[in-house]
Amino acid sequence: MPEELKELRVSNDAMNDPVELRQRIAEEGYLFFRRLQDPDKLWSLRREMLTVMQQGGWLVAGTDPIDGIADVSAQCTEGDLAYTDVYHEVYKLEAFHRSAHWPEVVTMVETIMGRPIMPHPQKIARLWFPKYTEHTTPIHQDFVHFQGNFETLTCWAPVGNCPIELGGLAVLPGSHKVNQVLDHHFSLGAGGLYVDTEQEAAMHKELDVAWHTTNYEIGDTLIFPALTIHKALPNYTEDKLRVSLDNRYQAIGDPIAEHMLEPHLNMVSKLTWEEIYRNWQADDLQYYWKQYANEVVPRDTSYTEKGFAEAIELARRGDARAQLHLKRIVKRDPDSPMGRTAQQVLAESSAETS
Ligand SMILES: O=C(O)CCC(=O)C(=O)O
Ligand SMILES: [Fe+2]
Repeated sequence: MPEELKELRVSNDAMNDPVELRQRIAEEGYLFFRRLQDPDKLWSLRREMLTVMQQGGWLVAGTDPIDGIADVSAQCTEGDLAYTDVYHEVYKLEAFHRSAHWPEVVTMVETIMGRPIMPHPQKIARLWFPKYTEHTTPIHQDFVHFQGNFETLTCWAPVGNCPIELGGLAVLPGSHKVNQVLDHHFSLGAGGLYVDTEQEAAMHKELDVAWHTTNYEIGDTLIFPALTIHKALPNYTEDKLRVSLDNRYQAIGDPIAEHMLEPHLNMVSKLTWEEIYRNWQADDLQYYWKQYANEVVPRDTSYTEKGFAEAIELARRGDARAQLHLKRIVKRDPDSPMGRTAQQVLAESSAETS
């Protein structure tokens, strides 16, 4: 491994001790449990999800979907229409949404928070291709993406085993103690925004840039609040897709940002709850959040606007990653204000280099 990685602290010993759990998450900014979730249920979810991906052309034909063997020529990621074409089919699976409501997860989050909680309507899966490492999820704090309130917890879990080379999540223990939303800059990768931890560490003496992760096994679950700094590791495997869940949970009655009431990536390609629910067997989880009176707050778009402005500047200066980002926006949304600006900047920079 190119960088030194330390092991996550396992908190299974404190599973039934809310005081100790709260103390640990307050101190370390995360809780990690081995096998919090039932491997059998996750294996069956994995099969369902990967079967849809195989139908979408992402897996080598004729291989067992459970093995997740990617057809590398299908590489794509969030922001690409090709990604949402398949992801949104996975997103229609009832079992995928239901997994965020499994009692083992809900009960644990409730134990940690000490209040009744609800999973966010917006569930998230990450379907990450191998040999595509420039699109690895960058260093960030979740608050810039999910907003709403600082107590919201993220639960990250691989759907399958996830050894280090498959690119699981890594956290900076204690990093939530910066106690503020740090500056986020343009990046490729999920969310498109990154924190420069070296620079931040010079300003925040409490920030120790020591990445912690593990060889995750199916069922293992990492839980952390909105200010904990984290990132994904690159998927260095030859041919394996990384499949994982990252769902958010908040106390009932706390504010929620409006976009978290929507299906994930519905701004890349339109997808409605009605479409998602069309083939479901049960209706208990359909629009379940409408029974709760959470204050809905507007989305703060300043983080993404700043990221876009930085991408524009970088692209003008010939930065290939920023240019790739702009090309993706143009492909997806040529007539939006961002799409037009992106086209103009790309045209200017190619005129300069030709
Ligand atoms: O799985 C990933 O690559 C990103 C996940 C993440 O950032 C999160 O769970 O908050
Ligand atoms: Fe995150």
